[in-house]
Amino acid sequence: LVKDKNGISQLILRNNDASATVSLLGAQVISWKTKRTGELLFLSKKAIFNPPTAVRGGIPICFPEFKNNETREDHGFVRNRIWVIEENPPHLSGDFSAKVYVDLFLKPSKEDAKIWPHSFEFRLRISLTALGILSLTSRIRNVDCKNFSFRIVYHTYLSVSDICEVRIEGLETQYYLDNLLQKQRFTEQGASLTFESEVDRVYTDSNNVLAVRDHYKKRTVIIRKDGLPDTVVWNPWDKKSKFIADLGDKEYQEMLCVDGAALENPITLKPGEEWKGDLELSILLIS
Ligand code: TA6
Repeated sequence: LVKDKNGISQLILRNNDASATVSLLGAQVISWKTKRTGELLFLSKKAIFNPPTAVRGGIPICFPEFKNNETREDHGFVRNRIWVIEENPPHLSGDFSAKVYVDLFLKPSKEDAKIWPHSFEFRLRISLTALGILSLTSRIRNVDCKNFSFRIVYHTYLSVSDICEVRIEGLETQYYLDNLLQKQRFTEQGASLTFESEVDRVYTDSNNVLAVRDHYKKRTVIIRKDGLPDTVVWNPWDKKSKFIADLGDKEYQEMLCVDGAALENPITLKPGEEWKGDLELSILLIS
């Protein structure tokens, strides 16, 4: 455990191949490095580590809401809260591979209930395998006496060499809602998705495996998602960036958000029920 300059604890998961840094602010992974690649996540040089501001970069968990483009609070409050380390987490079935991991836990306070009037327990396991694969498994339990519905987005800021040089494979022929065009519905046409202007889209019911290829850095990030039907793709480009206080004017060139999400159709949990969703990021080097 180390402390950031505001005294908020950060944990470092490390093995022979890789390391990941997790802030207890938002249970947010803010760094993921492998020995072969260096840093794989984008973190803004202007990021603010001071709750209730959410940290710009890494992998913020947006829950229970993810409304489009209004205020930052519309992306849920759990990324603004200090989580605790769960010392005796319940056993996760089927989880036998060698890995280092940490279990984090959040329960809403009375103040949180004024924002979202439902009682839940949120457990997040963040793990790093021997090959440097990063995985984030969320388990959300309804501990209320009535049903509730939520949305969740793993808002994943990848670090890229140059946004104009990367492409996403796995979205071709998929449907998307374009947030820049009043959520109109389109079908992705190209063989892969490339970038030359602002993008803000939700690919609904999209493939569970995507590849983000960065040929300058000679690497591909493979994104695998489970329980997260949708994919958000976002880059604010130059004009929008100027309105984002904690993002440098040119930093959009080095970032790309590709988010596993349950967004289009909210998840409903009955009292006592639990939902599980999993995001896994791994690396392929291009020779
Ligand atoms: O669709 C992605 C998006 O909702 C954009 O509209 C944009 O506002 C972005 O996320 C950034 O969100 P944040 O709350 O982290 O500033």
